[in-house]
Amino acid sequence: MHTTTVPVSQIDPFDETVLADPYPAHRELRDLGAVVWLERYRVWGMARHEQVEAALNDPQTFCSARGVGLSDFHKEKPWRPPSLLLEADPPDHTRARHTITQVLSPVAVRGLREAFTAEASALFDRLAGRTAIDGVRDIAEAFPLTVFPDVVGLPPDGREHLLPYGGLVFNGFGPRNRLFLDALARAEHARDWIAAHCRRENLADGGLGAQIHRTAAAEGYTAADAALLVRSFLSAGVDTTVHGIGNALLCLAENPDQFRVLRADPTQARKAFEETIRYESPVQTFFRTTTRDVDVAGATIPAGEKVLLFLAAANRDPRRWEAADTYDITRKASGHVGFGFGVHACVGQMLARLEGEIVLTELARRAEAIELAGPPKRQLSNTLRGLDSLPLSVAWV
Ligand code: HEM
Ligand code: OVM
Repeated sequence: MHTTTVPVSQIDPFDETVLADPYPAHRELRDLGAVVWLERYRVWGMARHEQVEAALNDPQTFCSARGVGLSDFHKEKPWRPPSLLLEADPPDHTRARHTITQVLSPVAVRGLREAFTAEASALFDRLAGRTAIDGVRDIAEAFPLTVFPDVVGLPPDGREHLLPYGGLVFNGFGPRNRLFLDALARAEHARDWIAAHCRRENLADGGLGAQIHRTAAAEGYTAADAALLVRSFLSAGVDTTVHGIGNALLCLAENPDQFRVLRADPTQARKAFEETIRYESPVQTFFRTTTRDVDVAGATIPAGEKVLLFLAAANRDPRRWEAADTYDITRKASGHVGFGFGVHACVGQMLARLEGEIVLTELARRAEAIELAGPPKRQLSNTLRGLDSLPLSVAWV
């Protein structure tokens, strides 16, 4: 078999300058080749849509059980017990996934629309009259931090631990750099609260958390493993949607023509959220580990190697998208890998879309225009792309 030489890149995807504006690095990586060698971490990288999607679609070869971060669980002890969903392979993964899918069924998610709409309406009632708002604190954080814990069945007290914990989880997929260490320090108290609130006795009857416990028990899981399944929700369910909504507000503020399209037809809100996930993907990257020597576009990646999948780069690959770097809510954004692809594709994507759709619908109904009122502040993370603050001035209807 003929094996081509793999291009080498010195790019550090976890460098703070790169994280602040990853798109030039993404283009360089895509253009270097279908697969590249990232010298800084001695891992492989893929940034084109075709190869990212193919790797996500081949979990036998590109496995998750050795961790979906930089650290190889065969070589280093994970900082927390592995997720039964994210950090598992079939057939173990299949069983856990089946359990969670029952709880997050399309019918169950559809049933949340009314309550979410009421909450969005109440939130905008409180904001109306205030011209100057912070899009992150007042909308992107406020909405998910109410509806998600309510739906899971978490008590009102302690919800402030959710974001610091998610921050730790998502920084934990990267190297042990300053971002990770800062996140670890900030989440010091969050970790015990999260562990406690994965337990059945701290989750309200009728909530998704209690349902996970019930379904998991019926599937033969121990109470400890059921708690780990709840932990997946508390890890992945908040920061992702906060950043998705925050990124949407930034995109709409920076593209007034697109806000006018949405304003003229608020039923476009779901499409606007989808295009945001493509254009400013909240989850930028995930790793896999190869289980065998594998040929990728003529290059051979040996077994037991870490491969960094650049989801966000795939979502702007000009080989796949027309005007890839243009935010266009009318485009067909489906086919993006911002929610992943294949067996691990985001199990919460219907819930995430519902949150995004409802917030943007309500915004489109109530705001004539939104404008940046100052420089947005980025929140740097080894995995997530999002904002710390977004000063907006809103012309309410
Ligand atoms: C998986 C993104 C919201 C729970 C994933 C994956 C991505 C992703 C890219 C694939 C991971 C992989 O292939 O290794 C997002 C984004 C969200 C979002 C961008 C919001 C805009 C949510 C919500 C929940 C959730 C609201 C919880 C209700 C999960 C879980 C997994 C997952 C448990 C692991 C699934 C598995 O491994 O089978 N998500 N997510 N996510 N997501 Fe989401
Ligand atoms: C989990 C988990 C944690 C972080 C992210 C995620 C995006 C899942 O614990 O299962 O999916």
